[in-house]
Amino acid sequence: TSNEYTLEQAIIKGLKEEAYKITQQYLKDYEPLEIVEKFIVPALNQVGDDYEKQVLYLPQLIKSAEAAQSSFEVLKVAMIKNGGTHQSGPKVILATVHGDIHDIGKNIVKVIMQNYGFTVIDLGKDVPTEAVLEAVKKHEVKLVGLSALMTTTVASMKETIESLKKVEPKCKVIVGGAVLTPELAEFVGADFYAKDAMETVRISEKVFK
Ligand code: B1M
Repeated sequence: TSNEYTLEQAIIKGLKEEAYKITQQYLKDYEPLEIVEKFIVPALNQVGDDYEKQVLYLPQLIKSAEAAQSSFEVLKVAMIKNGGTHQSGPKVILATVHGDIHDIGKNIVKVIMQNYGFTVIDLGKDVPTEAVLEAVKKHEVKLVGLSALMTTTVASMKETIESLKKVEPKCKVIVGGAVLTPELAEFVGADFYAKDAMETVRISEKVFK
């Protein structure tokens, strides 16, 4: 390409406009979801590692997150053009659990789910347990997807699922987010673990079969 940077580099360096432009070019060669998995996720993992090692600091982490989000804006538009967001299928609630403000992953899952026809009720990030329970009741939802990115918020996830299962034992729960593993998913009382957006779709399709 004519760009000075790759998408990964642009995200790592926190270059919002470059990330936007490069993503538009990458769409000529890659599917939107491929760009997410091949470039955005690895770049953010790199940034996360560097942050942990204190090679870079919070302001840079924020800039990288913004660059990733601007890249995803381009992909979102492309996905809507390709497949459309029909939103006539089964209702699914999505939320990042309380105490956790990471929502890039959840937002990706949302768009893919919409692309596959699900009606997504997005409760946002840092969502209190009560809000999840209320939404499940109000919209009569049979499937809830919860996201957590931090070891500390895995506890919030467990608490949310325990409360939900008390009032709505039949409501199924899928969990995801970089910190989770199949073992942790079982520990928090989830019915399913999804490692990425497509797996969330596959599991959801089975739930509503
Ligand atoms: Co923060 N952060 N962050 N952060 N951040 C992590 C999570 C961290 C691992 C970085 C590190 O130290 N290595 C670390 C947590 C450590 C831990 O607990 N183990 C961390 C920290 C410490 C923090 C703060 C506390 C920093 C501070 O303030 N001192 C703070 C958190 C405040 C809070 O939440 N209360 C913070 C803040 C931020 C930013 C705001 C700068 C930004 C978030 C912006 C935003 O989301 N709007 C940010 C970012 C970007 C990250 C990293 C670098 C990247 C996360 C990300 O978006 N990944 C992250 C490091 C890392 O993950 N390696 C890190 C890309 C995304 C597409 O992946 O979310 O895993 P992911 O989603 C995937 C799958 O997991 C799955 O599908 C997606 C697509 O494949 N999936 C689901 C996700 N959710 C799902 C739900 C489902 C199904 C599948 O349900 C159905």
